Amino acid sequence: MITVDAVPYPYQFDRHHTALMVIDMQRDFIEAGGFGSMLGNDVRPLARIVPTVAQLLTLARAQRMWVVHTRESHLPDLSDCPPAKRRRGNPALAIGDAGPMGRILVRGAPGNQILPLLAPLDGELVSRHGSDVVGCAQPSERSARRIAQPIPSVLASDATPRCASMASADRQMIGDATLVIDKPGKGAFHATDLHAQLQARGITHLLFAGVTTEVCVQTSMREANDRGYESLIVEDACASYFRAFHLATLAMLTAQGGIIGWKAPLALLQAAFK
Ligand code: TIU
Repeated sequence: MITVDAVPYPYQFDRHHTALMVIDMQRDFIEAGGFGSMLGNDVRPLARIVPTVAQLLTLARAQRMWVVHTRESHLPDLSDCPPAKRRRGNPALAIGDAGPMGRILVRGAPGNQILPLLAPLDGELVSRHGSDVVGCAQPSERSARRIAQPIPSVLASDATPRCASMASADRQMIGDATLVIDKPGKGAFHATDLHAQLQARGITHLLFAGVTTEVCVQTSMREANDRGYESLIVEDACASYFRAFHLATLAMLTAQGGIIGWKAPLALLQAAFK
């Protein structure tokens, strides 16, 4: 059992029953010239957390924890995008429109891809959407074993695997597997089979990172709370375009005795494993 010196009180978890949730670290929200910046946002606060999220991923892989990446994305025909969602934001640049990195928040568009630095490593990804097997050319022994197990319809990436190359030494560090969940909502549980995927793996605890703190991270953590997961938000591995919203979210999630969950910086999580 690992104990993190978290707020509002120590957070305990078993790494075998814990998954790291990396929410929407996709190019369109974070890179200059993407959708986020076209909406008038300063993307620098989001870009600043990338090294921290990378360290968190390294920790999760070293500890053999499950990693779930999400992307806010829609089908090309936008049949999973309610008109009310599409109408909001900037009418001149709506979901599905052609943006600077392809169609905005549409699966497969360049801007919809996870930042290369954070993308699943070669061999981590066990399956594509549905039950097709393996997005990457050379699955590690560990993920090959995972593939052989009867996991129901593992969600994963788009048709184009985005596997970074990696040294064979890193291969030993890889956790069991990584899932990539394409989610049409703000919350990772809405209209996805994330809950079933986590249940199938016996996951009871979730560590949250990603963007933006007050929108997709917070919504997902609240959804997780309602489904019975014990969640901790890694506060310096999340960011918002608005610093005040980031801070307010961290405060409100953990107020009232941890009404939604816990918070801790990466350093305290790392210290808990020593
Ligand atoms: N991922 C996520 O938070 N989607 C958003 O649209 N966030 C904003 O803050 N706009």
